[in-house]
Amino acid sequence: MRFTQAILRTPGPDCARGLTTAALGAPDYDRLLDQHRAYRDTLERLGLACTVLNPLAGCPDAYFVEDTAIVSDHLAIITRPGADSRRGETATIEQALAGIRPLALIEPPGTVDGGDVLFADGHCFIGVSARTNENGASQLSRHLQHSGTESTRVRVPSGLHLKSSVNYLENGRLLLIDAFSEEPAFSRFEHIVVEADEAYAANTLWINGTLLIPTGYPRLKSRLEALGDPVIALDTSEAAKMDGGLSCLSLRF
Ligand code: CIR
Repeated sequence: MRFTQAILRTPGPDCARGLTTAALGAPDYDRLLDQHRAYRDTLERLGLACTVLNPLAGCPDAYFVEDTAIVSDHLAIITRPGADSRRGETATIEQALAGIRPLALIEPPGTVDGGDVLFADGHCFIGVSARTNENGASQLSRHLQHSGTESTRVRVPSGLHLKSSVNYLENGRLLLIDAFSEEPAFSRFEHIVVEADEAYAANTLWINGTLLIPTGYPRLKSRLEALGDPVIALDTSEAAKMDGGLSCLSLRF
């Protein structure tokens, strides 16, 4: 498995108007832009050609592009985000993906956020959460099945999205918080359980053999380094103020 492309969107100056539960204060726009640039540079260094879309006025969460599409090897499914305020984000993502994959759409009353969709070893796990409903999960599962990918639904009882708490690090390794460690759907994977006070770092990304972890989680960083893959820490302090993490800042395929 190797990623060759990514789609990102530059954050807009209205970023503080996005949805958040974090109570960490407003993001500093210049710092957010610097952190976004460092993220993009890292993806490029790891071999991904990055398409960077312009900020979308009136859609302050639009730089969290992961939520707007699911890109599999065979098709791209444009989501219908669970939050009303984010529905205006998908049209430009649809345009960006149109020449890259055949497209499918999630239709009302279905809702899906890409942050709830986790590919692991050729299988897709779909989190049913406050943002992704059963109808959306069924539509997504049918689209994936038509193109040969099986999926399993997983309840997301806490956290914004499934990938806020569970991520696949390749080679059979699943990084997850304790609340998901007994989930039967994940029993065939090796579990790396993130300690409660480092739970935000469960949103760590595998990119072509390198692990990208948010800065500030030294114990998990050491544990991941001990596995042998290179580990790069990236500062996500400003996106975190808007409930964002490393995965949500790009669509990778
Ligand atoms: C939201 O609440 O929708 C945004 N403020 C954060 C979205 C983060 N997305 C993700 O983790 N996939």
